[in-house]
Amino acid sequence: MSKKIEEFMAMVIERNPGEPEFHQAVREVAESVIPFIEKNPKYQKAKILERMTEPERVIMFRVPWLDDKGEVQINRGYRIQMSSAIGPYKGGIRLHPSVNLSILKFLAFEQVFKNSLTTLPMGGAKGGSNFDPKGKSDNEVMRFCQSFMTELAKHIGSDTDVPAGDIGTGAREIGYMFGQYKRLRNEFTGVLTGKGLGWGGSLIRPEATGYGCVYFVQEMLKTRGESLKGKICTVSGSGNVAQYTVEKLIQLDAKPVTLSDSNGFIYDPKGVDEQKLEFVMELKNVKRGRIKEYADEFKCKYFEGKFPWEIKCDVAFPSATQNEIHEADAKKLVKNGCIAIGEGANMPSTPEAVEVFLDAKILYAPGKASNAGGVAISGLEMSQNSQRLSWTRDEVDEKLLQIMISIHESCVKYGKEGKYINYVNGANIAGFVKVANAMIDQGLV
Ligand code: NDP
Ligand code: 2IT
Repeated sequence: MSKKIEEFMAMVIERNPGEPEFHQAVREVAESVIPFIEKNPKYQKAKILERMTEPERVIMFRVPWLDDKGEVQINRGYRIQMSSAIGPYKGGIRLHPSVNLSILKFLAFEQVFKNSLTTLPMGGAKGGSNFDPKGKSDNEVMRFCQSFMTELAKHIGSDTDVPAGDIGTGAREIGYMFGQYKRLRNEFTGVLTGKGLGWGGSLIRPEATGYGCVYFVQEMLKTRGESLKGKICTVSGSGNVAQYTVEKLIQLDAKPVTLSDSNGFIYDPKGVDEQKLEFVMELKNVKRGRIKEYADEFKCKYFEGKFPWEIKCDVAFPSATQNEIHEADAKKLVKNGCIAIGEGANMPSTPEAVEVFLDAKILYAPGKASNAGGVAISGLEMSQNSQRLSWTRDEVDEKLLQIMISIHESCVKYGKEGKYINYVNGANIAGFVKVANAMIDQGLV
């Protein structure tokens, strides 16, 4: 079996040289899915996995804009349209200096499986730019977003491809992009999700990724007769996903004790409470300051240049970025008694770290299952836009909970190994089957 996987990976690496994150994401799926394909030869004959690893379309473009000094700036824009087998392309836009083809292809590939797991009809895509919104004025961000959308508008549409937020793309950026799309097309449609509540957005979309991740962990804990009540939780990041992970943890009487940004992390052993979280939201979403200011305000420890995995916890919620948990961190977490990992970020654990979690048989939720709540509520935002209706907060939150329960059930169905649930295999195989069957039904596409 491992020979088949190695042959397949050699082919992927040859076709996509210099794209380590993409190789990493594909390998993780291949290790789960190739043994399954062996038992289901129709997928082999149709070369489904080979087709899935070749994007349907890759768009790369120049994004010129003027900064506040009147100087010309040039960034690179991307949209990877990976799969439209089960619905219009769907996935976020990342604005971060590290963005490159490899990172966006890994994210688009993950998105195909994640969107399939949500039970909703959405294909997979990802886009972005190496633009860094940090330190830019609102006007500079607006001019960048307008230029970015001027090209992107040619390739997206409410029935074609529906982008949304991701790292560096929040409510402000979605607003500027939506405004520009509307001017170019003279159409008010659901072409983006994560919109403002007054102009087509859905209640609970901002909360959805974080809340959904906590709901998923709750389901995992139930399989061992546990709950989140009283659990000490470490959280990384302090952006959209981290903020609402912490909010839900507080509501469920768990104790979140860390938050981070790209400069370092804070450790607050008394726990982040509602008032402190309000401070974080103001700091990050309005003032756009650094997390260190939390430590100054609430007199707790700040660790420069580090992630919070050395802090003893029951449950860890990596919610910043890819490959933020390395093998040594994973070993530390397990040694310190951590019983569950809920990935809010996409691919935050390196392959070696994942192996440590699986070997230790702790509850490990891969991002494509546990962070699917965000895109799921994006899907519901699309439904509401099509109906020209908006649902209540409780209605959407209840649907989010049911979707996360259903994703958990799919993982159990395909990932059960005796008493142990391998959520990696479960998520990969369950996500694969729906897309693969659609591809077979639709012929050679
Ligand atoms: P935000 O931009 O709102 O927040 C990102 C946070 O992570 C910030 O605190 C940021 O710190 C930190 N961070 C980003 N890159 C790095 C890095 N290289 N090293 C250390 N810290 C870093 O993004 P989101 O909260 O939306 O996204 C977080 C993760 O969740 C990403 O992996 C994203 O793909 C994933 N995700 C997001 C969804 C969504 O709906 N938004 C849905 C599903 C997954 P700083 O501000 O200093 O850069
Ligand atoms: O990684 C993700 O799932 C997202 N950034 C959200 C995508 C979306 O279309 O809502």
